[in-house]
Amino acid sequence: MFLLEKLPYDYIALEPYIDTQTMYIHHDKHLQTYIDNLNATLKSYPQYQSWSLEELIRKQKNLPEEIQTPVRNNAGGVYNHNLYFEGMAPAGTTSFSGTLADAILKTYGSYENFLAKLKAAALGQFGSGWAWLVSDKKGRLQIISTPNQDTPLTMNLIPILLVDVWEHAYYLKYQNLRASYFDNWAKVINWDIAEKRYESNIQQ
Ligand code: MN3
Repeated sequence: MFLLEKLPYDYIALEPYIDTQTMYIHHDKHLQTYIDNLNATLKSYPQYQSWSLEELIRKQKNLPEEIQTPVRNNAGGVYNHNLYFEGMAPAGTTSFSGTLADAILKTYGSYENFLAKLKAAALGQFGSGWAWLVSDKKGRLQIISTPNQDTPLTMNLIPILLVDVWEHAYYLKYQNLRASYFDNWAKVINWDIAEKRYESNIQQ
């Protein structure tokens, strides 16, 4: 049985960049729905209820065919949102420095160029989905986007940073302006968490 994880900060904590009402509805309603749907999907399949989100996503092809799609959508939805919420922090509380920052500068030349590339992926994702900074096991960085609730795990890539570009992530405050949402999201990136994800998954 999967449960809703508490936000690591208050609903109001990311203002004015991500507004309180969006945070509340996104976390307590949208994410809760993915959790409820995932639990409902696994209800008649007790043998898979002990699997972690990562296992359900990585090994979805081993599941009975009739639950593969709902698991892909809902385990993906829970996993992605957990990473997304954990991946933000009140503006100015974390800093762009360390091993990951060095790798970003080495790969993309500058912070501005990195952000422009990630933004292009976020704006280029047609319809709903996510833009990601990912790494392989050797620490090589890549920017990708995925549709719906697909994750980089199935591509053997490690999620470092992700931005939700489903309209529910920004419509209340930014309406159709996905670019403005992206620029504001970038102000509340939790660089400490991103660094931790990068360092702990790379085989030196
Ligand atoms: Mn979302």
